[in-house]
Amino acid sequence: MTRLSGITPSGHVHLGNHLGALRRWATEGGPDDLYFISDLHAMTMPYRPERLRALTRENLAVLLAGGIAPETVFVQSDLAGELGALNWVLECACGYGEAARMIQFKEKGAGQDTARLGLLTYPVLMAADILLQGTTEVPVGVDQNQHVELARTLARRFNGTYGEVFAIPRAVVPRTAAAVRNLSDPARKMAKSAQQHAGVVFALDEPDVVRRKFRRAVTDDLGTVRYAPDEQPAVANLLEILGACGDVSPYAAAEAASTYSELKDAVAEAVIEQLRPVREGARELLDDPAELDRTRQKGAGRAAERARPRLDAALRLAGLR
Ligand code: AQP
Repeated sequence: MTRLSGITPSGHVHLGNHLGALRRWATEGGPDDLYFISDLHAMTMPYRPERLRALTRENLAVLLAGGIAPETVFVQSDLAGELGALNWVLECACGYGEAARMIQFKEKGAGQDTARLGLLTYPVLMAADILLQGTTEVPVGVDQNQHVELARTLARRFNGTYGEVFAIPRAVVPRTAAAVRNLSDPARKMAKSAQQHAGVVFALDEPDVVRRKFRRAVTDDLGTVRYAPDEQPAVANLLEILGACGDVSPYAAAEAASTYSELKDAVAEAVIEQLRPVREGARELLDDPAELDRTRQKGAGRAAERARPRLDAALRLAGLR
């Protein structure tokens, strides 16, 4: 079994990414699993090149500091040659209508002449990410299911038309806690691309910044510390975070505090401790760019080596070479 998971460097890594994904990647990953920083996907929306470059390095450093085995991590654009080649082959096996039907494209770009063509075709690049590595399982949220379905369709179509090369991947729903919500607005999930940073705790935030963000977190006027997500969504979010940090249920976490102020202090300290090794490790890596580059090159080399025979076979069967 080979699993592939990615993070898009569209912003700074936040607590939601850490608790919902990265922490599990570090502990549950098998020897054949791969993790990547999907910087090519970040180009589908307006972006600044220098910021993208810096965020890619930062995302990589955070993944490594979080304990993911270095040899299993790569940056997507370091395989731009391999991915670009397979992407073209797959684009030529994909109908325009199939790409245009993707819900994310409809939501983010449809109807606008200025929407980037990459926004339309990025599910095909995602199929290339998946198929190039012989991936059998892709852990995704429901919003990405349709993209994995497209990867399955393209793999089957290619295998049936030109010859068997690709494993048929399947989407798996990761075993995960509820999404971490924005501290200023529990109706929204904590997101890298949030315009306001007050409700988003970043992995590299200093302890004082984390304390300030939790102190300003919204609660409600009920004044009772209990886990009731429907009636008290903001308090429930704090309890879920506290529970996740201590590997206990949010109900058990509610025992730790009797006032909102105590709860905020408890969750801030738990998050600071949870993120400490990540923050310190990532800062060290970012302070030693040469070492980070070496690690990055090794990861890319391994992923490219693993992909090469499959890519060669696909190109040959497609009538190239
Ligand atoms: N708030 C969250 N709670 C729990 N898990 C989360 N993830 C993201 N936000 C939360 C998980 O982090 C992994 C990598 O995320 P991604 O790069 O695919 O980005 P995303 O899911 O689109 O969400 P972001 O990080 O907030 O970015 P933007 O603002 O660009 O949408 C995934 O496994 C994701 O489930």
